[in-house]
Amino acid sequence: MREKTFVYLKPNTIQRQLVGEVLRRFERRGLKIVAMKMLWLSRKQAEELYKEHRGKDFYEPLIKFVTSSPIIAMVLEGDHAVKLVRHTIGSTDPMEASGGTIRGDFAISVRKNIVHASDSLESAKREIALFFDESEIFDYQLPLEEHF
Ligand code: RTP
Ligand code: MG
Repeated sequence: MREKTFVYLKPNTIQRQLVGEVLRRFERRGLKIVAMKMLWLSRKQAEELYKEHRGKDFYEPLIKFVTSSPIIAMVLEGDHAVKLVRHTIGSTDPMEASGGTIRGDFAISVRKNIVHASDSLESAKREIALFFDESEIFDYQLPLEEHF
């Protein structure tokens, strides 16, 4: 099933100049970038994005971290994109993330785990709508799409 999912590159990915490396992983997997922007999350935006975690012990440091420097937000499209992206990034805790996944290869910290991706189709819809207007999401073909 064709799906769209929300992904953003966390502040340390931009600070560590790993943007190209991470995007390359998604592109090689065959995922299509259909929207992208750089932004500096406001506290309000971060709180909305992570509202399910409010009250947890890691909530405050997480909000502080994700608002500490700019991020790159995007919408990725592909067959079963939600699950595929989650597999590509690996487990939340880099200690449990397999080698070959983005977190398994680039992260050592649970908080600074490089990238966020929606965990279900419902959260993907909610998170995409938080950051992108319909007009900012593009419908286009890749020349080799049929080969993926
Ligand atoms: P994400 O939402 O960022 O894609 O990550 P996730 O679904 O794999 O993890 P989730 O449970 O939604 O947690 C959101 C983010 O909170 C930070 N976190 N820190 N014990 C901790 O210190 C802890 N647990 C979670 C991580 O940055 C995680 O990505
Ligand atoms: Mg999550």
